Amino acid sequence: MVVRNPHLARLPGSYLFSEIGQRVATLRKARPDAPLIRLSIGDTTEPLPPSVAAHMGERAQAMASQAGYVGYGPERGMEPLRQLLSSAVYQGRIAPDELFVSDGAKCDIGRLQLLFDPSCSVAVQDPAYPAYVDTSLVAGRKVVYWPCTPENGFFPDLDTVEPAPLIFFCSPANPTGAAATRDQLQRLVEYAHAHRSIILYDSAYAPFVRDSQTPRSIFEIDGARQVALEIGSFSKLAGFTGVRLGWTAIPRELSFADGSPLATDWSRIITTFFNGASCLSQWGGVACLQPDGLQAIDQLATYYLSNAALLRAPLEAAGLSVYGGRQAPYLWVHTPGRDSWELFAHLLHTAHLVVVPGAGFGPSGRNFLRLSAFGTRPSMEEAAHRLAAATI
Ligand code: PGU
Repeated sequence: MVVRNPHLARLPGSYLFSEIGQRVATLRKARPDAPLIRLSIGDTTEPLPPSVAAHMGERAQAMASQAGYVGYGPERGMEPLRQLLSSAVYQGRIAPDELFVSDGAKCDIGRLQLLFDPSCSVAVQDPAYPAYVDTSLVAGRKVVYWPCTPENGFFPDLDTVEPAPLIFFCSPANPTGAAATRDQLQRLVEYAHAHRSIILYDSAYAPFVRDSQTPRSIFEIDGARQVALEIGSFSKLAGFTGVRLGWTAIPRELSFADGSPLATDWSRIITTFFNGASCLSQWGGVACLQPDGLQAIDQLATYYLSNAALLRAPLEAAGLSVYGGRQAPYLWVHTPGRDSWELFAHLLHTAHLVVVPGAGFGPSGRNFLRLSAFGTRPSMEEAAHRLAAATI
């Protein structure tokens, strides 16, 4: 007799973006010609920088020769990539041997659940990226919501929130687009020290930070190395959503309550559950972190932020409060008194725009919509026209 993992029953019927995909598919069936524009899943659209594609192509060609062929790679990822992450992304704050290369942030978010006892509850920003909640539920954890609203500047009120041993924290945040300030992150780190919590910091949107005062990594904060790990991704950094590449940084000071280092168990987990990211993706990552690659990927972030400005204008002209979009590729639109799934359906059927209902990110999102600025410029211009004509 095979018994289902009972925690699976705690999950919502479908993953948020699958649910949206199903609703869009239903419309497509009824109206195959509907000119849909997706402002929904945060998926990159712009081509890879040529230097990155060329480097991956050369390595792929070399695999066809005896001299260039490679098999399984080093367990923690290629040395040149870890060296570059250490220098270009962390300015030496994280050493190459504290980095573990992965096939993407979401995969690591799932695997990280294996490190901690199920009795450890987890706190999430409310609203939050649904993978934090769903993977925690499958791991059997209690999830505690820390409201992040316009009233508190989308930063949790640490004096009143229910403490939890684990804290998922994303900045710039999905879906609110809020980028936490140095002072806010310093308070979070102090909170983690005081409560002996561990922060699972997601920096997937760090490439969109434009203000030199806004931290791009939790490790820019004093005291973070004892209480935080960081999950990073090339998806939004370089348009690698399809190529797949990410990493997790675990400082050697970070330990469990019994004093044993997290990094030792993480190494054990990834060597057991994972055989490394594709070598071709890793060579692509190396090319991204060269000076010309870094310049090209920064231009990609600027491009998407210009899209965000295009989408913002008609919404503000309609009198709506629009958050995010300045240091993140998402707009978080306040629609007081309106149910977000109803508005989703309204925009889908009347304007053929696919947005994400805020309720899908947590209870505090129910009167919001998330609009993604990942898209080609012409499609974003057309979306802005339709938003100007829509009644929201
Ligand atoms: N972390 C955050 C905060 C994200 O928003 C996303 C993608 C990821 C990690 C995934 O990174 P990978 O390195 O590509 O695994 N969020 C998108 C895509 C939806 C999804 O389910 O991943 C979004 O639209 O929210």
